[in-house]
Order: sequence, then C-alpha cells, then structure tokens
Amino acid sequence: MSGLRSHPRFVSLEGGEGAGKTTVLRALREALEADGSEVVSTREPGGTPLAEMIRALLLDPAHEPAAAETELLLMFAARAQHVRETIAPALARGAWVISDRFTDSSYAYQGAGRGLDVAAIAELERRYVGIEPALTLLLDLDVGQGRERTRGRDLVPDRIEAERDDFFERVRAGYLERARQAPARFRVIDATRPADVVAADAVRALLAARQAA
Ligand code: T5A
Repeated sequence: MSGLRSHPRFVSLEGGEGAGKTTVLRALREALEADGSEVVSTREPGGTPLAEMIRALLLDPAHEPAAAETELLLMFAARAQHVRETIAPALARGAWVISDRFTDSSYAYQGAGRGLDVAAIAELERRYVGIEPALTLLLDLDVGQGRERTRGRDLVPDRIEAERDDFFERVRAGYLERARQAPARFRVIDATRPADVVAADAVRALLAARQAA
C-alpha cells in the first residue's frame, strides 16, 4: 500500500524533454470538454502563482547551480502548494485535473536522474502530497529524438535541459521502471509516432479509464 489517495478525475502526463506532452494535453482537454466536463489543465513545477515563482528559481540557468537535494525540496515545495491551491479544490468541485508532470517526475529526474534516495522521495510524497493520479500517461521517446524536437526552440536551455544525455537516459529508464511497478495506473505510449496518432492513443486511454472508473 502506497498510503496515497488515488483520484479518478486526476490524470498526469509524463515523459522526457520534447516527448509531446503539451500537444497531448490539448487533445485530452478537448475530449473531456466535449461532454461538458470542467477541465483544469495545469503543470509542474508550477500551477499556482507561488509555485510558478519556485519554477522560475528552479529552471533559470542564471542562478547558482542547485544541489540535487535543494532541487528535490523545491519541487516538493511547489507541489505541496499546487495540490492545496489548485488540484484539491478543482477535484472537490467535480472538475477533471490534467497535470503536465506530477510526482513521477521527481522519481524520474531527482531519483533516477540525480541518484537521490527513492525512499526519501516516497516519504515526501506520502507526507506532503498525499494524492496520486488514477491515470498516468507516459510518453516514451528516445533521448536523441526528444532533443531533436526541442533543438533551436530555446535560445538558452533551462538548467535541467542543459544536462547531458546520460542523465536523460537514466530519467527514461526511471520512468519505465515506475510504469512497470504500477501497471494499473500507467499507460506507456510510443511517442515516436506523428503527433495526431500519439494524441489519439492518449485520448483512447483516457476515455477507457473513465469508462472503467
Ligand atoms: N522536473 C519537473 C523535475 O526535474 N522534477 C519534477 O518533479 C518536475 C515536476 C520542467 C522541467 O522540470 C523537470 C523536468 C523538466 O526538465 P518544462 O519546460 O516544463 O520544464 O519541460 P518539459 O515538460 O520537458 O517541456 P517540453 O516542452 O520540453 O516537453 P513537452 O511538453 O513534452 O513537448 P512539446 O509538446 O512542447 O513538444 C516539443 C516539440 O516537439 C513537437 C512539438 O510541436 C514541439 O515543437 N512535437 C512533435 N514532433 C513530432 N512528432 C510528435 N509526435 C510530436 N509531439 C510534439
């Protein structure tokens, strides 16, 4: 037992850099809104004014390099705020919440990528997050292809984008391991295919999960 509350109207999107989450999120939102549901789409780190300020601190390459532990705690500080101010109120009033990244990102990036203790991450999750999506769509893509897609988009890569490929290989492996450990929650989607095909797959997975709930 994880000790986390799983919410049927809470969905997260995960994947490495350039996996196509933004594109898929739009399709999921439209699919749910088609029958009149309220949908809150949000992102991490971020999703509230304070959490967006923490995001800026975390990603701005102009700051001194953050220790891995600092990075982890700031991700969780932003998430604690995000859950309390955005996610929980939206779920309580009956809306769907689709989050571009959630706690699995911390397991993948700070756990697998930076090598921080997974038990410590689980403890932060249990104490300060307390909730998990019922459905997590993992857009899986090889690291080179993801880089190719984001190349030239940002003049200056953010602090995490600037990491080397071996870091992102560990992140990808970390995600796939999370998916293996929680097959009922995860759907792994091959994100190498054209954007409309990936989005259609994601929408199918969401509608199937909604029907089964
Ligand atoms: N982070 C976050 C942590 O380290 N720990 C944590 O706990 C959390 C929550 C967030 C960073 O913070 C880290 C992870 C990240 O490094 P971000 O800017 O939000 O920073 O980074 P990403 O979420 O990775 O955003 P990206 O924009 O890079 O990725 P997306 O959203 O997955 O990709 P998207 O949709 O913008 O697409 C990228 C490009 O590819 C094209 C799009 O048109 C776009 O140009 N594209 C495709 N091209 C071909 N085929 C397809 N199927 C395509 N899909 C999209």
